[in-house]
Amino acid sequence: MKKTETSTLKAIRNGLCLFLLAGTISCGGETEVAETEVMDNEVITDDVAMAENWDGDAYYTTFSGTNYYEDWDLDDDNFLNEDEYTTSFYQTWDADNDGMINETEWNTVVADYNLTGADWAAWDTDGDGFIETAEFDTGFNNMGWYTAWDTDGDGLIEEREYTDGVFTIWDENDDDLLDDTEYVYYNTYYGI
Ligand SMILES: [Ca+2]
Ligand SMILES: [Ca+2]
Ligand SMILES: [Ca+2]
Ligand SMILES: [Ca+2]
Repeated sequence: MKKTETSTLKAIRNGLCLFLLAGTISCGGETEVAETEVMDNEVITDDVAMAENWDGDAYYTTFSGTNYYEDWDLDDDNFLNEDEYTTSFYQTWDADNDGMINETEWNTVVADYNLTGADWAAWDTDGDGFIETAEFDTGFNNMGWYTAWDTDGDGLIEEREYTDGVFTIWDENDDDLLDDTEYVYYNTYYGI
């Protein structure tokens, strides 16, 4: 009985110490352990941030290790034509994979891909609350990305042109690196 009470009190005290830790108030031995754990977490986070400080080459290498581009390249010619390219974004931005893009998914993409000036009503032209593929083709093509990303002007998007296009969008401070606040989008949209 006494042991049970002691354990309960200890559990409460440890819980209180963890709670007070947020205010950096010391609670003796337990606090020391907790602080070590917090520091370990910080070290791990820093390591990840450094490792993911990608330039365009590293971004391309990582992306090309996935199957996304090959899956989008339906005719297997190692390029994305405009249909394949447009569909790649429809699939990527349909976060719940239900075959349609709803307003929540679209608003997320507008923020994450910096689609400044994009207007939901101009994309969902029939006003049913979803962007169907035909509506998407029109809205997406109006942005002009396909031409802009085709840097060698051959009318097709090769894989490096694709990764450079995404990289440029996400490199918001234009330092040619994706830092830890910028690369997070990669894991959201193209992480394995
Ligand atoms: Ca193709
Ligand atoms: Ca959806
Ligand atoms: Ca619609
Ligand atoms: Ca090209």
